[in-house]
Amino acid sequence: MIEGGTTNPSARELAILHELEKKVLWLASWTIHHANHLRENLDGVKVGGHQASSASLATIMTALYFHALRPQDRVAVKPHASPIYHAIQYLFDRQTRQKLEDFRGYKGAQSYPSRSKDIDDVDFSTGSVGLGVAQTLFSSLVQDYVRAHGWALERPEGRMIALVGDAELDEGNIFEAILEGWKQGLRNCWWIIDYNRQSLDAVIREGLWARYEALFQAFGWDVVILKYGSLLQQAFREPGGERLRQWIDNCPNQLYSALVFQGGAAWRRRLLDEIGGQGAVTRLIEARSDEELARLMTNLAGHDLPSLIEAFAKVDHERPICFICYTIKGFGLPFAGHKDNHAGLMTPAQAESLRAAMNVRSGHEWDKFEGLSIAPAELQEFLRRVPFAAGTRRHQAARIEAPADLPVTIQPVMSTQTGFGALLNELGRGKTAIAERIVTTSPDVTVSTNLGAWVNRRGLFARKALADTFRSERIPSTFSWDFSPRGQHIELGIAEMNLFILLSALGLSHAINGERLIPIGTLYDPFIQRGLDALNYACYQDARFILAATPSGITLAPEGGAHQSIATPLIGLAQDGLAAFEPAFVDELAAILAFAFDYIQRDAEGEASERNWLRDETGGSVYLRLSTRPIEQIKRAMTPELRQAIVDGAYWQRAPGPNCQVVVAYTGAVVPEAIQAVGLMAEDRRDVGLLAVTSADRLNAGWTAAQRARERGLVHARAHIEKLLGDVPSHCGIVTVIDGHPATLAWLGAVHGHRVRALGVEHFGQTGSIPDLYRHYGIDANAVVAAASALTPGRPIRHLKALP
Ligand SMILES: Cc1ncc(C[n+]2csc(CCOP(=O)(O)OP(=O)(O)O)c2C)c(N)n1
Ligand SMILES: [Mg+2]
Repeated sequence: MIEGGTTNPSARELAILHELEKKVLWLASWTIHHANHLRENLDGVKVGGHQASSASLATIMTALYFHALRPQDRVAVKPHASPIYHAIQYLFDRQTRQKLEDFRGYKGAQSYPSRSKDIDDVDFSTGSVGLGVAQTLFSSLVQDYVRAHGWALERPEGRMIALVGDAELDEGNIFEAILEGWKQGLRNCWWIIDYNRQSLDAVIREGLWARYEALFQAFGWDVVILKYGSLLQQAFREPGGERLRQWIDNCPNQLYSALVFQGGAAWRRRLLDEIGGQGAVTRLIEARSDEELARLMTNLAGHDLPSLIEAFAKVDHERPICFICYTIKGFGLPFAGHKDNHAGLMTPAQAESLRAAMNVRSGHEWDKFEGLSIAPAELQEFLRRVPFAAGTRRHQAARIEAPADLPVTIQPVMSTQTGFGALLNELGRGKTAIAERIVTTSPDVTVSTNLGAWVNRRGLFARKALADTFRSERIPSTFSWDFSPRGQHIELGIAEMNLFILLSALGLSHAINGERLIPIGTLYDPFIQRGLDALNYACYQDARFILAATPSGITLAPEGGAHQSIATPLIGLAQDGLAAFEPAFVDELAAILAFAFDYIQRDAEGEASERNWLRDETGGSVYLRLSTRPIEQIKRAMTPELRQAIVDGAYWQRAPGPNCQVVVAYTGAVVPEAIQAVGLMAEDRRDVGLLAVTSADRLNAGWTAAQRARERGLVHARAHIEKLLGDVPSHCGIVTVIDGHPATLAWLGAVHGHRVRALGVEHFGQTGSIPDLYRHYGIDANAVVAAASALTPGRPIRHLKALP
């Protein structure tokens, strides 16, 4: 096993690390400078936010990547430290000069490290502050889950490490994660706080470190405060040193930052002014030149390699650790410490003086070892032996075979939510490969989203077994709540951000742990919005999972107005990396779930299929919008054609005749209203068609892709929806209806130019029974008939007035 970080480096190795630290800062600074001043910059927009932010982490990242990390460790890098990250990978030959030159440009290295878009082995995508931090915590729990199930035991355990901005800690999702981590017995997780006491806008509050310390300790974390570098520690041992330490400890953040910016002479003036009366301190100060004094006063531990290396090497336990590292934003750069430096960029003149200080010749800016005092061969050899750079870091895992058909007993009347519970219950019975790999999770809505039967069969996960006392006391209860290391359900507290970040971590297990999991998360549909950014990031890093959201829409009537969801179908339509489905019937759900088990495991490159114009081989995650409304089920055989059409997004429940005047296109739980309306119209409108839309998202995506294909010359490209609507006469009107925002289906008219009236829900919060609410919002049969009547020529539809 390769060990990193546990041994202290030799003096020579330390000298090399110092050189690499300089090189990393230079390359990162040059990358940003190049993007701003040298590359042809067509949009004229400057790259802000990186230079100063990156610099504050240069030393910490040097200590980690070139010394302390091991290949099995995984790191979430603070978004604005991306140039430092790319520079380090460039030194490891995992990043190209071209991509650095194109930093933030088309297909260049990304502004914020991106797991899916960067080429240089990014572990976790960051950018939306707070999310990457929490992802490390959940990844650590997932690693424990995998090992507890007897998988990946041949591999060493990794540490999950986050490089955290101090202002990043304002994000609430971090605190939600800390609490959950405590409940779950978090281990092997390091959070390294870049305590530069600056945010984007300003200098942060005094004394925050003490709040962090108390907070992390309260949740069982070890807290290591790294404040003074080795130069300062030496100075404190000199006569007068203690006084200097007191002065620093009492110095407000703002003043410290200002003095850092002003430099040596300002430090001298201030120090002599405030504590110079005492002889020993004066001698300590006077013994140093301005430059030496500035170096001393900015020698915080976060910029002191020996202190950092020692602190990382000293860790001898697996409890979570928070390192609070004092740093200076912009350290080593001309605007170090200035409160406005977040978007600070070097001027060409400043870049020139940095170049001079770094001994970099013009034209040699990208040379790896340019200007360093150690021979390139020795540096190269050192890099070759860096523990972190050895070994495979991205794993692969074989696909788990997914059954084409999922058994389920369909009751005559059933909701999709009940169907979902029944499908999982059936899966839970068997010993299939897929059932072994399923891991379910829910933020305190396990029972109310119908996962109870599955959990009864497979148990809850915890590293330490815990029996259900109600059961051991023989008190009757529907649910057994036994925790064990073999359990397959991770119960979360009520925090939807945690749900999505956990799904993200579970959904990357194949790549991070080399062991594939089939994650299924459940929550109430409206609360997708509560965790939406985390969901977006989970998809962005290509994590794979199934989301079952239920109940949904106003159809959850008995739950009241506050839990209604309107926008979620549009989220399903728009979210990249997430295929959204809203089945009406349980046999549809069974077909979709079987597809989902396979789809979430696919990762092939490939062109769109000629059938549906979707790039299905690339796979993605799946969102199922389900409902609690009991619906009369159709008795029918599931043919391969029907199964395919359901997965592609739509099929004719009643095909339109040649003279069709009206088509009703529905999605989800409003199917009884759609069917009723078609029946009512039968006498007054000819050949009415009924289109079942199981996935507006996939229909829409296929349609867009087919149009693009035609524009590129593939004249025969036809999307699934284009084929379905191809024979519908042009005078025919389409009434669409969904318990969600009407825009979800309104685009159907644009496919072949049919007129459309799109019914749906646009307002929020009215309470009532399902009939009350459907009438109120205009998605009942009456509303469908009225819309059809207004949209299509012909005599008034008789039944219209007969309805309430
Ligand atoms: C969710 C989110 N909100 C806002 C931003 C914009 N933003 C980028 S960095 C930053 C603050 C940076 O402060 P800190 O985390 O202390 O890092 P530093 O710049 O000091 O290195 C903000 C507000 C963001 N990236 N993500
Ligand atoms: Mg900061």
